[in-house]
Amino acid sequence: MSNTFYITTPIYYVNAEPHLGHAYTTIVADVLDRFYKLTGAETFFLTGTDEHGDKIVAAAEKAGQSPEEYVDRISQLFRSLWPKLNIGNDYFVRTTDPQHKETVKYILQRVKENGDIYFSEYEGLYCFGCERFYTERELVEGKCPDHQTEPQPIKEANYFFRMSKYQDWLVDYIHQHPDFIRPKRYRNEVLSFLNEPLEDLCISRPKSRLHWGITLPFDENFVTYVWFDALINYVSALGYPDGGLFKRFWPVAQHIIAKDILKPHGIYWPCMLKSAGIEPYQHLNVHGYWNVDEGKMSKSLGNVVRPLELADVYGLDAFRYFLLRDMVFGLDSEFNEQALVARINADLANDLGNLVSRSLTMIQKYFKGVLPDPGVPEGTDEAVKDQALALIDQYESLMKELGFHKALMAVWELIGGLNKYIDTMAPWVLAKSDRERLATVMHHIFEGLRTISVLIWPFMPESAEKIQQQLGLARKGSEIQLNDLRRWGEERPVRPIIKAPALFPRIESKKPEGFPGGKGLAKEGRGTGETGKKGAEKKMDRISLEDFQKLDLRVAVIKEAEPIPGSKKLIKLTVDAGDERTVVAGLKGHYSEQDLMGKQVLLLANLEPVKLMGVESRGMVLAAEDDTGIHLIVPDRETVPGSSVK
Ligand code: ME8
Repeated sequence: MSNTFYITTPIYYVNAEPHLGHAYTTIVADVLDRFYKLTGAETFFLTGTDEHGDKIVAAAEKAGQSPEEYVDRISQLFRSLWPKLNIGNDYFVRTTDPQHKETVKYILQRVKENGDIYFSEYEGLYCFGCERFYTERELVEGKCPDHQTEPQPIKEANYFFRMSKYQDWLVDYIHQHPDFIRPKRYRNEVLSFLNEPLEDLCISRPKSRLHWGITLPFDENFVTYVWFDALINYVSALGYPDGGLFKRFWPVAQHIIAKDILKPHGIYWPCMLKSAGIEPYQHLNVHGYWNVDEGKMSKSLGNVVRPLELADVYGLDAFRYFLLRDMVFGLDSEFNEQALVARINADLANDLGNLVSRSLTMIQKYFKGVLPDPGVPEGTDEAVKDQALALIDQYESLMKELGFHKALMAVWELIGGLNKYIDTMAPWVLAKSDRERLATVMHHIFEGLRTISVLIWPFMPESAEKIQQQLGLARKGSEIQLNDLRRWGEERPVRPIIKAPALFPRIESKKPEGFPGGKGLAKEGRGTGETGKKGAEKKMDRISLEDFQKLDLRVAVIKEAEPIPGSKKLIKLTVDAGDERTVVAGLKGHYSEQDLMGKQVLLLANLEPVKLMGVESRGMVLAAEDDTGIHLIVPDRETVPGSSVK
């Protein structure tokens, strides 16, 4: 089979603006699409909007617009959001598109000709929110489980789809294709629905009650039920029945949805396809809910999380990373802004950001930005290579199984491995003693970084491409594929390797007021809010200006930084503060020795000298501490060492 991949998201209702949940599904689709590009596949990525039905008419009325004006406006909100989240869908389908309407009519006609549509009077309990009939069994304490309202009894003549006819076929199909619906919990859920007799599906609404829909091709007094209309988008967008896209991509179709719409996708849709003579999709991938304040997001609760606001505050790639790293695909997750900040600081600013910055600094410093030859690798170097190569296979299979958080954890193991390799090899020592070993080590670090840049690309395309640019690579993004990574050492930079500003600045736990999502740091007075308050409440002794002037505060530059044997916290610094002196600072675990070298700092120079762990300390380096760690106070621009602070 040709190497192709087709991914779809649900087409979202235009009765509400896009929120975190929509963003998550669509980012997952984008991550998968980019991953398959890395495997060399030709991909097609579809998203869009669902624009017919009662709900939409009600929302349009509320907004004081005609349905046409209203759907154009909200659909555009979705369409223009996706590029801002770096989502690269190939097509955006709307159920009001003429091509879609034609395909719906074509399929209805085929299903009818197949004897699977009949007309009948039906009396039942109808939920206007869901736009469907409910059976007594499906209700919870007499109410619709989604809307918590009592459905209304209505009697109507309608068209029905003979879904019951396909029940046995579907059960067999799911048993024969264990991965058809995944993860397993949702496959089991569908099978358990199918334990009960499947009822036929009412697929029309009389125009006397609802006009806003696709007219049935065989009875102009009726419009098509929204689900029968909406599901067809997945094939209408490919130009079914004749389009070349349909032939190429339908056999490898994968849908992504959340658990709320499992039944239409897991039951109605395969039965509709079967009846229309179309092969079923390949996989239905089902994820859980993002909850906020331990419940579903809803406009009325005022806890809707807007994706663009988060991306604006924290950075788009950090936001994308967090969503994919924090949610186990298939399970629910609680959205928590504090967890987002913690992840950015730990995984991105510390682990990945530091690795990139220290590695590039060293290649630049020791080899003027030109990648050295690998020389003769030793066991420790080979171990880094083996870890990176094994990771590529592991990553590939985890991504294919939707184990995004595990794939990221595996990549972070390599990041950790490389940081450790640097600490153990201490290139700054090799720089003085063994240039050949230094070359081998720096070469392996470069290759490790190249691997990481490719594997994080589906998740964080912008940052990955920045790293690739800094590494001086000729190709970027999907131009470098997984198979290229398997050829270790083959791709050399075509430009000098450069060091650029930090990829992921640390986020101080201060954030804009009134951020949607309720649990904001500012609201709960945690983070700097709390630290600040503590500071304000602390009884401070006042000092006179004269006292302040006794402090000899100076700018100093760190010339050397060395660990102090046996100390868990202290680092010995040799600084130029107009004079050369040693200062002991409790920075271990917050900064590496390598990071400290060359840094400008503020020094309290006239502190009584003390001996700490046997090392004389003449002064104190100034730093601030909050609950994310210790941060050096540094001059805003390069300042002559020894300059006094006033
Ligand atoms: O159901 N957590 O559209 P919809 C995670 N038009 N994902 C969420 C979420 C949350 N809290 N809230 C929404 C429809 N989603 C139909 C679909 S398809 C032929 C027709 C995401 O606007 C998730 O993907 O209600 C969910 O399945 C979808 O939005 C529902 O979108």
